[in-house]
Amino acid sequence: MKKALIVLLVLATVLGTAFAQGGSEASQKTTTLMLSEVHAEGYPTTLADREFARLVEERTNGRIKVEVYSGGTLYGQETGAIEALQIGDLAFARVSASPVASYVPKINALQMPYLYRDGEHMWKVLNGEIGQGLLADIQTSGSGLVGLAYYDAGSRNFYTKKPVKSLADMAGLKIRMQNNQMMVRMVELLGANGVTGIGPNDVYSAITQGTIDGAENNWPTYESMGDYEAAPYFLLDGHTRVPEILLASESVMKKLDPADVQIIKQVAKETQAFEIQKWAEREQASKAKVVAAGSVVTELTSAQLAEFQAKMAPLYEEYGKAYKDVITAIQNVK
Ligand code: BDP
Repeated sequence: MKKALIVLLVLATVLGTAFAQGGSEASQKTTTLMLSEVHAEGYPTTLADREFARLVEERTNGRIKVEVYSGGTLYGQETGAIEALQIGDLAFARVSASPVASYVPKINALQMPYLYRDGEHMWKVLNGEIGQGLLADIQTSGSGLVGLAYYDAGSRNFYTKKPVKSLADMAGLKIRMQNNQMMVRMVELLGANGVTGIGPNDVYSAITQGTIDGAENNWPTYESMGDYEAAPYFLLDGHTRVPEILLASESVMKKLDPADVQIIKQVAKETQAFEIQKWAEREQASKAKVVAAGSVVTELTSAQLAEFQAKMAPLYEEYGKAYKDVITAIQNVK
C-alpha cells in the first residue's frame, strides 16, 4: 500500500514537472510539427504548405513551427502519411483526396468519375455546404484525421507509353492508380488493369522498367515527375477531379492549446486561394512544357467520351449507392 502511494507520488511529481515546464516556458517554447508532401519544391501544393507554415508561425508568435518535408522524403506513399497521422507520428500531410477515401469512404462521393461539369462546378461543391460537410466528416467519422482545407488538382487523365486514342485501346493495359479501390475499379471497367502500391515519385521508373504501361494524373504531376518523358501519349478524358486535402492528426491537435488549433484551422483555409492561384499558373506552364517536349495529346469527341462515361454505371452502383443523396446533390449544384 505504502509502496503504491510512493510510486504514485513520484509519478505525480514527474508529470507535474513536465506540465509545469510546458506552462511556465510557454511564451518561449516552440512546438515543431512536421508536414509530409509528395511533391517537389516549387509545386503548387508545396508552395501552399510553405505558406501555411509561414502563417502558422507568424500567427502563433512562434509557438508553433511547421517543418515541410517535400518530395515524399518522409512518406513516399500518401497512405503511409495518413496512417502516421492516425497514430500521432506526424502532425500534417498534404495528400490527394483519393487515398483519404480508403479511410473515410464517404470522400469518394466527391471524386466519382465524370462527376463535375468543370472546375468551377467542383469549387462550388467543395466550398459549399456539401464539400465543407464532408471535410468535417473526416474527423467526425472517427478516422483520427482532421480535414483542414481543399486545394486544386485540376482533372486527371490517362497517359501511356503507347498511343491510346479510344476506349478499345485501353484493353489490357497496366495502369498505375492511386491507393483507392474505387479508382482501381474505374480503370478495370475501362478494360485495363489497375496497379496500386506505387508512390507518385516511382511512376516514372515503373513505366521505364515496364512494370506498368502508364498512369493517370493532372498536367502538373505528369510534367513535374518527368512521367511525360516515359509516357508521351496523353488522353484528355478528364475522368476525375480529385481535390487535394491538407490533413492534420487529431491526436497531435489535441495536445496543442485549443486557441492554436483554431489558428491552424483558420490559416489553412486562407491558403486555399493562394494554392488555387499557383495551380492555375502551373497547369498552363506544365501543359505548354510537355507539349513542346513532344507529348501527343488526344482529345475525345463527345461521343467517345460518352462511351467512357457509360462504363461507369456499375461503379456508381457499387461505390456510389451508399452516398446517392450526396452525389445527386453534387450533380444538382448549378
Ligand atoms: C497528384 C497529387 C498527389 C498524389 C498523386 C498520385 O497531387 O497528392 O499523390 O497525384 O497520383 O496529382 O499519387
